Amino acid sequence: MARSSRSSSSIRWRYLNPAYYLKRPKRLALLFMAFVFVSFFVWDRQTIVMKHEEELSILKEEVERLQNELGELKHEGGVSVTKNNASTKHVDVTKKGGLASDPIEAERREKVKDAMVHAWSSYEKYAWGHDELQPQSKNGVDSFGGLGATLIDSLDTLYIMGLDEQFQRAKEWVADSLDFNKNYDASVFETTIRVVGGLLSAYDLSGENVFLEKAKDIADRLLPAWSTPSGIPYNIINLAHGNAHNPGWTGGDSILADSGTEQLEFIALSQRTGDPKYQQKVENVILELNKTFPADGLLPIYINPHRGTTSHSTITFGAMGDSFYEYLLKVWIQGNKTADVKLYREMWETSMKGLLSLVRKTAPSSFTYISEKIGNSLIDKMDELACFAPGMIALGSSGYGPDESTKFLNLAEELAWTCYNFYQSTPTKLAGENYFFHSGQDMTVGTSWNILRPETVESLFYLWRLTGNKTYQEWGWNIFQAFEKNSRVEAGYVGLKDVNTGMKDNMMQSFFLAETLKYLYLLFSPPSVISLDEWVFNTEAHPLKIVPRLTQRKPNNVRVRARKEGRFGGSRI
Ligand code: DMJ
Repeated sequence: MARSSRSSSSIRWRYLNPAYYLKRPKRLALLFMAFVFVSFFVWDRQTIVMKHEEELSILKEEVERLQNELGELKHEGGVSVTKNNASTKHVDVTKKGGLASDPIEAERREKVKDAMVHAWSSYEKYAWGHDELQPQSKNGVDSFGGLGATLIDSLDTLYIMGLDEQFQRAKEWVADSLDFNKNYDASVFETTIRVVGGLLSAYDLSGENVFLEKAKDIADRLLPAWSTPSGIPYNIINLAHGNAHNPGWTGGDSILADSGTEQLEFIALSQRTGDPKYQQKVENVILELNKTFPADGLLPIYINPHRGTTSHSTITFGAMGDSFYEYLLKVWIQGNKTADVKLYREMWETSMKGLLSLVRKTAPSSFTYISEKIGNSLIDKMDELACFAPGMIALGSSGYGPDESTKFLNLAEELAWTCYNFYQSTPTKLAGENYFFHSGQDMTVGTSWNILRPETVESLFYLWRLTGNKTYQEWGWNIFQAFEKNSRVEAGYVGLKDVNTGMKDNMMQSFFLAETLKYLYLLFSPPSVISLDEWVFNTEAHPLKIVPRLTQRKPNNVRVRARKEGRFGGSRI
């Protein structure tokens, strides 16, 4: 047995002996072929693995690169616009700078956002697609011709607050259901500031073409209003037929604010479409008014659209005058403060001289206010509407030399204190519609309703941004709490019929969502969120991106340059 096992083991070992193969060349050849085959097999597997690993690492790098790019885009100065293909333009506002701020600011911002969610979801539930919600009776009303005013006015607020699902639903409604072909006599002013402004802002923020297309559609329907002998527009136009006229109660005249508050929107539309016709119409109004512009820059509220001259009527920074002055300044800002828009700044500065002549102080508390004027007589009255002026003055103050700049900023701060006291002086802590100033009594409420107006918080927002003084945040917070206490109801927010008794009305104005809540939200957000260096707010608080001005002589060059820079969201329409 031992012998036989020794011999079988030596038989096995003989295959390892080279002499064995030298004597058997066929087996040698077979062994060689087997070796080549196995080597090739192993080498091939390794190559495949290596190739996969290489591909994987390339893919990983690509993912990392894209992630970085996305991160950069999200955190690019103030708001960001993608640099590539224009059709993917989109502004990231909510994540910019992480929205990090002190915990009180963050908590207050969330409370304001909750208020927006409450207002919006009530509108969605009870008034979807209508102009405004009546929260007490829980139904919608079409106060602007059935253009979905609240929905359009809310688009940018939803976007800025990061309410993405709500924004998407609103966008779908705009795309599928918004129809401007209405046999309705619309206000050119209201339709411009809410609808054209709201759509353009939504376009600038989201880059979605549908908003620009709709803005162009409605602006084209409004344009015939400017076809008057002077170019001063009629203030009312039928959206389906294009017949324009003025309201009967003005005696045939056009209203100053209604005629001089379309410049930002129509200039922006020309910039974004490359079509100068919108810009031409509205700039012509300013050129016409400049022909007879008085030395104090103050224009009465009625203008004859045939002659282009003003009629004997009130001079005011409140109702029917207000936003004309606001737009003189803001077109200068929108135009990058260049020589092309110098006239606007000059006219605005002239008007500020006039404003100074209207400034008075109350007794005994020395509140500064802006009076009104008829002929040579000053009227000791100020609308809450005129409380936009502190913000405007603060915004324009930096364009002056150092002394004037300080003087105007101080004035803005004094006026803001007065406006804040319009709120603080009533039992509900909400301001009335206007105030009278009698010696010895400081301020007395005149018309005592409050319809959720934004002007005071708008000014607080500008003053906080421009001075960094947190007092303005405190004042804004107090006003917000008063709205929460008096105006919040089960289905939205209502105004008050009387700020003394707190009796509620039945209307949630669209500007509460467009302006009041947006300015409050921004008051508690970092200044980089909708930076004032990059955006200009229209009078309905719709931020429009500041882009190079469309030079009327060379629209094509500007268009090509703009497209190369990827500044506009979509293809030109
Ligand atoms: C808004 O529609 C605009 O701010 C307009 O310029 C004046 N009034 C309301 C809000 O009060």
